Amino acid sequence: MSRVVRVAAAQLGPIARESQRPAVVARLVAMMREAHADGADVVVFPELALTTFFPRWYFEHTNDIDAFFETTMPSADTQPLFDTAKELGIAFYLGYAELSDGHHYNTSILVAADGQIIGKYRKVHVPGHEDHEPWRKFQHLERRYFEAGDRFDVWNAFGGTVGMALCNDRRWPETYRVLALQGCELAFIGYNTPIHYAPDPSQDALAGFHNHLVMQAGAYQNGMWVVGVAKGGVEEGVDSLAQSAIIAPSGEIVAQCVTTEDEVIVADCDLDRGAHYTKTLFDFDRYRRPEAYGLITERKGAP
Ligand code: CDT
Repeated sequence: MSRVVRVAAAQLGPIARESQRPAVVARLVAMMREAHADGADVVVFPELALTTFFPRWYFEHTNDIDAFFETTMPSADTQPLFDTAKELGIAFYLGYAELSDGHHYNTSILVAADGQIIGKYRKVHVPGHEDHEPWRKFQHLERRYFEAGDRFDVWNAFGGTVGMALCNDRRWPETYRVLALQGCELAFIGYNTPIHYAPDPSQDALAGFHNHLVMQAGAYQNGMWVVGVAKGGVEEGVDSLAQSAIIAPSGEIVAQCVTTEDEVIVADCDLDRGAHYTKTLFDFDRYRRPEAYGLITERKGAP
């Protein structure tokens, strides 16, 4: 039986601070329709896809940021996404800010083609800083506004095994490996990556290289498809990386966005291609040496 999943990556251009949810959702719905017209089975949206990237601003009280969060999913504003998915028969991945019982998370969901949520993921690697750092041109206060999630899960979908991660997670090899150890064949990763990195601006020119480097390595070393989807372009004066990409288990990029705006790309992802790697060079059962890797979970860093 064929296990080819036609995946659409729906990159977003900037979302202005004053943009309201209905206008943003209308953009997402338009891209969902375009993805469906391209024959996609699933459309992948970015991290925090419903609002501007609000962690760039300092708010003293967490209540001040609650307007950027979703307290229910779906809500009246996001219902059109679920309705359109069901109407078209297309699944989707969506990143958003989740406020649940007073807890704030950077979250993604996987929604099946019948409009039912089949998986939820809360970002594990929360980057940036906790306190106002006025010396920066802009803030990256994710660590002030989000609690960290504590697990990577996989779900059965599209005849295969699907995992989710968010943005900074893609830089950490543990993300892909923990997903791969659960049989992940297709990983969806939304991102918002400001090109300027204040703690070390020498990395700015390498932002695009590092983005693809980590996702291509994660795909190859774990024999899985990786779909990285940006919210890019200049948003509220901050330039963010675009270059959304669909990456094969070989590590090769098979489709890539060429703009910094709303843009849909598609690729046929044959889930059986992962086995070329997971049954040969990266046959985990045969070649991995967990007994030699104890420090991975015993230590956070070098002493
Ligand atoms: N959203 C997100 O996780 N962005 C980070 C920016 C670098 S840390 C300030 C990233 O890893 O792309």
